[in-house]
Amino acid sequence: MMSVTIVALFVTSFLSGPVCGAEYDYGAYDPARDAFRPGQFPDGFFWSTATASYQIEGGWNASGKGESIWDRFSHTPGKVQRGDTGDVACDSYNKYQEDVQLMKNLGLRFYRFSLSWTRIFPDGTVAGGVNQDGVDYYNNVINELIANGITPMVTLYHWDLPQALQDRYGGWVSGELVQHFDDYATFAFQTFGDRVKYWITFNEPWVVCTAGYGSGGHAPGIQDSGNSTYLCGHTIIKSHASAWHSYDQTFRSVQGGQVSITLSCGWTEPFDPDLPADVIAADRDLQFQMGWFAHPIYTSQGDYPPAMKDIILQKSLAQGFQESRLPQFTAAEIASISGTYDFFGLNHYSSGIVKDKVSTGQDPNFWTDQDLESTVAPEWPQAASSWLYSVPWGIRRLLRYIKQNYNDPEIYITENGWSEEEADPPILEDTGRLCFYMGYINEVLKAIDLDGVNVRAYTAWSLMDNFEWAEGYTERFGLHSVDFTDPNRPRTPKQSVSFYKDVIANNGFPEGADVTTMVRNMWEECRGGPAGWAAATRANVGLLALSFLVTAMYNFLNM
Ligand code: GBH
Repeated sequence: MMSVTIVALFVTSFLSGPVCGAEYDYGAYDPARDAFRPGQFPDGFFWSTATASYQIEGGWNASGKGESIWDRFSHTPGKVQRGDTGDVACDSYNKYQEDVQLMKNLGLRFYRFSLSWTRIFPDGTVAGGVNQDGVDYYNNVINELIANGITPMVTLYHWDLPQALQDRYGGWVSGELVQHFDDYATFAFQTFGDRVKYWITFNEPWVVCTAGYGSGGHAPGIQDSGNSTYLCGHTIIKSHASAWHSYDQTFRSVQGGQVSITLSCGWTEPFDPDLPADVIAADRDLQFQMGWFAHPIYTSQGDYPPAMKDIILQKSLAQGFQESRLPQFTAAEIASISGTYDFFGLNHYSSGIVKDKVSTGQDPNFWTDQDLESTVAPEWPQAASSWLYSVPWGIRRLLRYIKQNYNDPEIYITENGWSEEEADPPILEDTGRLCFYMGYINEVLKAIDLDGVNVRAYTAWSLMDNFEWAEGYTERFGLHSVDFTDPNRPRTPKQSVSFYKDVIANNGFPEGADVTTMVRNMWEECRGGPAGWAAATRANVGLLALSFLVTAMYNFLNM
């Protein structure tokens, strides 16, 4: 059955290629686009790795910590694969000193981690009182980093909202959270800002709002895609701006740090680049992923992207609503949100191919609001995560897009990485990750050297295997493997540790360095070798169309 399908795919692709005409290059190896480029990063480039509190700390109720929405969610049967929880996770609550030694061994000068709001304010509010043990914990982590020559970059919100704020207000759908977040942020600036100079208010609001308040696949598990998703985005944008202004007014002159937000975005190509509707659809995809938050904050015009405002209004009216389901900012809000950044924090992993597809659905829904259908090229290597494909050139195109559309900001890549499946014994020869990193890091270098993009930092996700949200411990993103069956949670370096270490030590890929030779030797193998490239070059629109069909059938069967 399988082989029949494959033969059918190939026959159809050969036949339909000439008929449909246009060749697409999204899967093919294109030497002009994909060749290795030796060279070094600018002096002082920041090499980093990232983690997040709920994913690594454990100690979920230690020393006065309050319950977060992820504690509640993971303790609810059926929400996380196998019933995995972050109760212990990597036990970094106890093992942070060891973690810092892992970083030191890598030669890292930067580390991005997040604070658990409920470790500091157990019920999320200043009025509810501060938990000194939680403050002490973060003071210890920060001091340990600095003592080892590592600069901390702190995320205030990496998804673990105080459960009390969820219960009291319904979470991010409520504007009441703006002040509570500002209070928490202000406390953090005040308490840690003498030593912490790089702050990120929110990690990936897109994920918070689409998964937490849309699909319900993440905490707090609300399923209300067409309304709550947008309300959530609205509150988060205002909360970010409010915290940025607090820093700007009260702390910047004394502490001299920087505050921004981290947005997630995959790169998107049009299915048929000769079809204007597809080209517009591909851009619309980027507007819904990134522009939703980037346009209000990073453009001088401010407000939500016009493409998003227009289409959601039109859909809302057609569905019988009196006004757009996308909330409106006042003129004063637009003005005070615009420009609330010091750099552009970017999490990037994967790419997609998008086709215009008008939807007339009557149910309000974030996905059908976008009028598009999305797929991938069949040749793209896939990670253990269902959404993650290796498309190194996608990061270069996205970086250039950010430069062109958002005022040429300093870009800090705050996450980029690859997952393999959990295995026994664990996968320590992580060739897939190695190939991913060498490809993506090299494309970042091209973005800097050839496109003049102002990239200042590159951050690998993650320092070590950790709690991968609704996937529990079944997907592994770490440079280090962690044994979650052992109470001591031992960490073991994977092969990519020595690779990343060499890249950092050489500040890239200078001619003559061992790491450069290694990359050259592996470059072909990482792309499936010359045989793989030839096959990829034969791919055409017909095959891509079939992949849409197969994806559609697959989705249908999985419903
Ligand atoms: C990051 O988010 C998180 O910040 C981090 O905590 C996490 O562990 C890490 O990545 C690995 O997952 O449904 O096809 O539209 C992940 C970024 C962006 C992944 C959006 C899923 C949606 C894919 N995510 N993406 S799709």
